[in-house]
Amino acid sequence: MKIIHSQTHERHHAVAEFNRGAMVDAYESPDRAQRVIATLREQGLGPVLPPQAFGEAPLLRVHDAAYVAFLRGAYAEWKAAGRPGDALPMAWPIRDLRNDRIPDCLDGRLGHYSYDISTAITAGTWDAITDGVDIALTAAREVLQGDRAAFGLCRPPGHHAARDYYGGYCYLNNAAIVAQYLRDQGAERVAILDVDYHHGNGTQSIFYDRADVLFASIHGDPATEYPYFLGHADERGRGEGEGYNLNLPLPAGTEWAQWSQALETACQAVTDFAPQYCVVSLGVDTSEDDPISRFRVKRSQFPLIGQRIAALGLPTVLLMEGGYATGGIGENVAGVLQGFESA
Ligand code: Q9C
Ligand code: ZN
Repeated sequence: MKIIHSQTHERHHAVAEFNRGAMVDAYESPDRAQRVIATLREQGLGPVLPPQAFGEAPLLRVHDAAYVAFLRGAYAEWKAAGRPGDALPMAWPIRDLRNDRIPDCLDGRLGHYSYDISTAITAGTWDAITDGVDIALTAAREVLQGDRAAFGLCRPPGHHAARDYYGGYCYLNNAAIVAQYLRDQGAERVAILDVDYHHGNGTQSIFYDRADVLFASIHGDPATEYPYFLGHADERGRGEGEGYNLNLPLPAGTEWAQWSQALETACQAVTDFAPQYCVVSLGVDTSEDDPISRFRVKRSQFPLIGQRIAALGLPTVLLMEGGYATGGIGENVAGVLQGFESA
């Protein structure tokens, strides 16, 4: 299958992130994508192709224009204010604090448009995230033009980003932008299958009221796992969207036997939905080696994920999300893609 990749992601490089009371090296690093592309090349997957430029229209179909303008300018504003390092928020409008008035000052807007402190805006963030959207859309275009599947090696990831807020290392929601693009190109129904360890709260939020995009996610139970505040099984969609959101939270320590049962449930929901396309939020932070996650999927089991997704029999756009065990990230992604192709 075609792999869409460019080096532009390297411009997004957070110096550090706050974790359990200390600043540590950022888990979401350029090394992740470098290792993935190196392994995919070693294993003869591909061809590897560069992204085409789609402009801003497709991303504005999903994201708020003022939010996008904020992301574009935030780092320059941060530097103009004389701040050191990367741009980080300090305060957020929880519960009865106001969301309806966007503050004038940069610190207020950083808090208005984000929900955690682990997601730095760096000098090259804008270049990397817009290139990532082009990567995702180029993969989608290949599939629209008849390819069985394509892989977009997006970095940073996207599934925690909602219409007008960022977090969880995500700024623009590549999977949501692709699903909307496929709809705009004529698909009636699109399914998004999210197998990242973390709940895809941004994707859920974007499509929560809609019956034309099914969101199905297998993830660590938010009672104990990031993003903590969304991703429970009782979130089933709202209004017309009721019944088109499926959350399958699993406890820390979950191994293949239980995880693969959830995959079966999610895949059955996708099949019942009868979509024209499937978009996969492909996180490999389900790995037993992942430093910030607590499932126990083994390297030998990643091909089985690809095989099961291929068995849906749908034109499929696979997009890179999380995965922080840099030692095995390339093998785990390659395993999914090899499994898909062998099916
Ligand atoms: N400071 C994805 O896998 N932070 N995002 C955890 C570490 C957020 C993961 C605490 C983890 C987000 C796309
Ligand atoms: Zn994740």
